This record gives sequence, structure tokens and C-alpha cells, in this order.
Amino acid sequence: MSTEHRFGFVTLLGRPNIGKSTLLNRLVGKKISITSHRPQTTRHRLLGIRNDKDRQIVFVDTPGMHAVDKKAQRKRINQVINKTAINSLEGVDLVVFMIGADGWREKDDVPYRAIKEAKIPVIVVLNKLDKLNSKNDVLPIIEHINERVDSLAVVPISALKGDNVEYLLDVITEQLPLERPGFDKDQITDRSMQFLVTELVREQLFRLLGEELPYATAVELQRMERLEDRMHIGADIWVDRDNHKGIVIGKQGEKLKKIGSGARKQINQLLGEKVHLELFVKVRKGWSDSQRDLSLLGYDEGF
Ligand SMILES: Nc1nc2c(ncn2[C@@H]2O[C@H](COP(=O)(O)OP(=O)(O)OP(=O)(O)O)[C@@H](O)[C@H]2O)c(=O)[nH]1
Ligand SMILES: [Mg+2]
Repeated sequence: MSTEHRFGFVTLLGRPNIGKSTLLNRLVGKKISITSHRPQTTRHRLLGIRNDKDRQIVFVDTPGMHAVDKKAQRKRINQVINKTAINSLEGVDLVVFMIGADGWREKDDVPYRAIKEAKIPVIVVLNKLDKLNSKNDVLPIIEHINERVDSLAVVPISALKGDNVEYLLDVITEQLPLERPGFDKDQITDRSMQFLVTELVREQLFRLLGEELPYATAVELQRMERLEDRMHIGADIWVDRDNHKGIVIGKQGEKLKKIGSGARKQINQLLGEKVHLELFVKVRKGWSDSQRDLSLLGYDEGF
């Protein structure tokens, strides 16, 4: 192993929906974190490991940090989500603070406060550069951010299209210590296939269900086993109320079929083989406020 090898931990932090998980997948080169057009898609801390010959960078995806109003605060899951994000700043070498390429929003104050308190070196990433009419529009924004945030660099990118992501990787690498890899070089995440499978089902719920319903759902894996030549997967979709069940299933089961086929495609890709997937909808009242249920779903690790 060359002595020039760099290794370190880098947390991705920012408000919900800014593109943290999209960037994580882009950096790792494989889809391991779910994404959707809705805020608060990510609920767990998840590691994505970028491996190259002379560097290993462990990226930490986090739930979007947000101000929780009094009503939402009552739900234990909302407290857990923000806390998970804050805890992900502990012991890392660097934080990538993500904001929009169109400039600072009030909502960026919440993650920024946590970053300042943590006293970790910061790189600011201005994401969704592709949404600007002209890339030059980002120049005054960079200037503004430079005045506002004490950071090592401000890097505009498009996580979705991949623009400038290789450059970002180089800027990050320079800041990491000269150290040998901390993980096997073929490892890309700390999460099990079982976990990733349940997340891919949850991704479809976030993409296909309307309004508040995705926030009232969770997914629990029931089985994942090879029978003859096929991987058979069974999972329960938890809903909070009786009337949610019918909505998730849809008229003549149409909605659930769509959720199932969307998830199956993604799982096929993840596992590199065709799987058999069965989904059941179960009413589990009050799960998002129950310590026991949240623990079962793994939402309280890292406390
Ligand atoms: N146009 C454009 N859209 C993007 C870009 N990056 C992410 N998105 C979109 O923004 C939405 C949110 O992306 P996510 O990666 O799920 O955002 P997140 O920050 O992980 O969100 P939470 O997990 O809810 O905190 C998705 O619809 C993405 O496709 C980008 O560079 N350009
Ligand atoms: Mg996310």
C-alpha cells in the first residue's frame, strides 16, 4: 500500500430535499440511498464508501435537518431524525454543507447552526446547478456564501447530472489525512442488503403516495430467502390508520401493484438478479410515536 493513501469520514449535511442522497449515490457510483422529490425521505444515517487506488472516503448520508414545529415535535420520529443528523457530525474529518445553487434560504439556518457548533472543517456545496438559467448566475452566490460561511471551499455542482462532482472529490481528498483504508476496498456501505431492500420499498411509497401519507408509513422486512433459483422477499408496509390501508392498496390493488413493481425493478438492480417480491399492508397504529416500533425499525441507533 502506498504511503500516499488518504482515508477519512465526510458527513453530508443540509436541509431536506437538497440532494444529499443523490450526491452520496453519485460519489459512491451505486444507488445505496433512496431519493425522492419529497423532503424527509432519508430517515437513517447511512455510510457510502468511495474506493479508489489512493483514497477511501467514507461519506455519511444524513436525514435533512429541519425546524420542527410544536405539533411535529410531539412525534418521536421527528426528534429522532434531527438527532440522527446532528450525531453524524461526531468524529468526522469534514462536513459537506449542501445548499442550493440559487442561494441561501432561511431553512439553511438549521443545519448551519449545527455545523458551527460542531467546529469541523466545512466545504460548501451549491447543488442543483443545472437548474440555473446560466452557470454564471452562481458567481454572486459563491461570493455571498464566502462572506457568510467560514469554509475551505465553495463548490457548485449538479449531483443529478454529475457536473463538477469529480472536482469536488479532489477538493475533499486534499483535506483528508494520509492514512490506510479503514474498510475493505470492495465495501461500499455499512448497511445490509436486507436494510437496502426495505429502503427501496419505502422509496416507492415516497414517490407514489400523495400528500402526508408517505410520512405515516414504514417498511419491515419479513423474509428474504433463496428458494430454488429465486430470491423471495416479503415485506410489510406499515400504515398508521385503518383508512390509509385502502389508499396504499388502491382500486383493485392498482397502487400496491405499482409500488411492488417499482421496488422490484430497483431491488433487481441492487442484487443483480430477478427477485420475487410480495408486499402486505398492515395497520400499526401510532408506530411513529412508539419507542418500541422505532427501535424495531432501527431509527434509534447511534443514541
Ligand atoms: N435538478 C436537480 N435535481 C436534483 C439534484 N440533486 C438532487 N435533485 C433532486 O432533488 C430531490 C431531492 O433529492 P434527495 O437526494 O432525495 O435529497 P435529500 O437531501 O437526500 O433529501 P432528504 O433525504 O429528504 O433530506 C430529488 O427529486 C432529486 O432528484 C440536482 O443536482 N439537480
Ligand atoms: Mg436523503
